[in-house]
Amino acid sequence: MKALRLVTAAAVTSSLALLSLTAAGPAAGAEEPVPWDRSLRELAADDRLRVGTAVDMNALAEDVPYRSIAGSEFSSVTPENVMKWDALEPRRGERDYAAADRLVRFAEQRGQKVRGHVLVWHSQLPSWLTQGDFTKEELRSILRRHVTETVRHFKGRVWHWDVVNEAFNEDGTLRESIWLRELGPGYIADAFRWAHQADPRAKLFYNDYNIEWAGPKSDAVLDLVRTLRAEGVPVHGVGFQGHWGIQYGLPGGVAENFKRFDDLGVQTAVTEADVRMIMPADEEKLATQAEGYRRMLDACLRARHCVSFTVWGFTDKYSWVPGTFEGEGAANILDEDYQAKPAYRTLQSTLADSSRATLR
Ligand code: 9MR
Repeated sequence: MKALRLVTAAAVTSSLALLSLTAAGPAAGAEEPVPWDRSLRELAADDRLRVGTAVDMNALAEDVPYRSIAGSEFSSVTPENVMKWDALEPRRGERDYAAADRLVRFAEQRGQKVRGHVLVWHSQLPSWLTQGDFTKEELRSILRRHVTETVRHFKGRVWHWDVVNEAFNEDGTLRESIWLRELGPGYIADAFRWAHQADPRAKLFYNDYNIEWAGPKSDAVLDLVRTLRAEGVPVHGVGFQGHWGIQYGLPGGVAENFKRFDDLGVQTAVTEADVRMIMPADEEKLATQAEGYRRMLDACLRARHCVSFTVWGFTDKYSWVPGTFEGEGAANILDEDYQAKPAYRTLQSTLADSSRATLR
């Protein structure tokens, strides 16, 4: 146990002073003092782990508490949407980096790292691309140009890139996408090579969901990464998105699965953690949710090369979940009024209790 300062609610002046301090986390009543006054960022620094959040740029511009918490509670940020292709190049040849540049500056001013998201994906592509009548050769050069220009623009300022995102189906076969259909499976290795050429110091990640536990999909990703590395392709990390729903039951074997990747020598990261539920939320569901977040963080802390733990937004106020899964929500660690949920308290106490060295 690390040395912690026992604080009273009245003495708390943390970045989350906005949050209710009456919310009892799972650690309430535990013997050890809980560091309610320390940010996730600060608690994780002791373990050389970056704690990040996805950032919604509209909220960052308009919502003062959102901006303040995004800046103080986290040590890394991921643009939720503004580095996607449809945002960067809505019309062919007209690239617009304004919103993405704003986030990079925000991060630099606060000593935060940036996880670049995302270079090659089947979704959020501009319509000029999906509806254009391009030959295979043209598409390959369009993709190459996109990867190269994007990475070059942010050269030296993006820590990790999600180079290829969600390329697999649940059964471990490659997803049918414009890229697989037109370019064949070699598009994956190509994308990593192009990105590496454009910024040799950025760490390049393969990123996907439902690969947090062992199964056909994570087996396929493991196999892909092993093969690519054996061929000398510059793949440096695997991102486990971590979009969970408590109604499916929480997955087991997450730490063991992270270890399989760790053993390959690549970095790992939790990149998009959120744990949704069927609404309305209640105490029991929130406790299960907290355990879900804990499991992902614990798996990361136990893995030697897990370098960051990112939540996909920190407040229920701006979550993507209700718009996508009808009747579901409450997926984040703070509620819509920025009050801490048990999940937030659990992340705090997990970080405070753990020393990576003793976990392994
Ligand atoms: O949270 C993002 C949401 O605002 C967008 O509308 C959506 C579009 O597909 O993408 C969401 O983020 C996704 C991420 O980029 C990749 N992994 C799954 C995330 C949730 O859908």
